Order: sequence, then structure tokens, then C-alpha cells
Amino acid sequence: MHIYFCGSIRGGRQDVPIYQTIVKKLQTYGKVLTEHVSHADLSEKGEDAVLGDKAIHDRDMEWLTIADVIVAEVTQPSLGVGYELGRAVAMNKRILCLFRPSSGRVLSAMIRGAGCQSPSSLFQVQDYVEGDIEGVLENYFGQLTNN
Ligand code: 6IA
Repeated sequence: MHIYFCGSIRGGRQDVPIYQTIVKKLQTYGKVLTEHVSHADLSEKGEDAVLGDKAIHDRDMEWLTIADVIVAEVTQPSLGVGYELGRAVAMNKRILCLFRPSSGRVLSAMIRGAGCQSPSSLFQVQDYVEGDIEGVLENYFGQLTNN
């Protein structure tokens, strides 16, 4: 299974430790195409960027096209993650958005409102607390593989 993980880069890197936990768990279910999003040495400033922005965009869109499932940590707002989610919806991809209400933030209505409670819905938004993230992913991927 090809998994595309979305997390904030230029939107702010505060949640990198959580991205690392998520990516590690996702790697037990398939190939994570965007593992670099969880790398602590990838800064939001971009001094270490080797690819230009166009090459990054075009490569990420190719990966999005081949992805079987998109998992996005959406607590830290990011234009890039919002863009990826919109493009993924247009491609009819299966999407799981993960949000931590304990952050004190309120999730964008355009993300919360795109989701649906039904487990069969392609677009799901799941609130979670940090310690429960592995169980949340186990439930989601358990249902996926049973369908
Ligand atoms: O707007 P943001 O930068 O927060 O967007 C983050 C999202 O866009 C992530 O989910 C990534 O999949 C994608 N993305 C944004 N920047 C990059 C990148 N390097 N490499 C790969 N994917 C990216 C940017 C250069 C970096 C050193 C700042």
C-alpha cells in the first residue's frame, strides 16, 4: 500500500515529534511516500532545500496520484497540507485527517466540513489525543483491510 503523509513544513514545525510517531506506525501498513515530512532536520525556512519549489510540487503531485491512502495531521495549519487535501479530494482518494483539540485550535470548517462520520466515507476527520494515535491508526487501517 502506498501512503501519502501530509504535515506542516513552512506552516510551522512544532508537531514534528507527533509526525514521527505517525509515520513510524504508517510504515507498518505500507510504503510512506513522504517520510521526509517527519524529518527533524527539515526546517520551515528551507535553507536545506535541494529541490526548487516547482520540482517539490510536481513530485508531490505524482506521489499523490499513486497514493492509495492519504493521512494528514492537520492540527498545525498549513497551506500546503490544505492544498494537498483539496487535490486528493478531486482525485477521489481515501483520506484520514487527524486533529488534536487539546491544541486549543479550531479546525478549519473546510476540513471538518468535508468529513463524514460514516466509516465508509472516503474523507474522514478524527480527533485524537497524543497518546492514542497508534490505536486510532490501528482502527482505521484495520477497517480498510477488512473492506
Ligand atoms: O505549506 P507547507 O510547507 O506547510 O506544506 C507542507 C506540505 O506540502 C507537506 O505535507 C508536504 O507534502 C508538502 N511540501 C511542502 N514543502 C515540501 C518540501 N520541501 N518537500 C516535500 N514536500 C513538501 C520544502 C522545502 C523545505 C526545506 C522547506
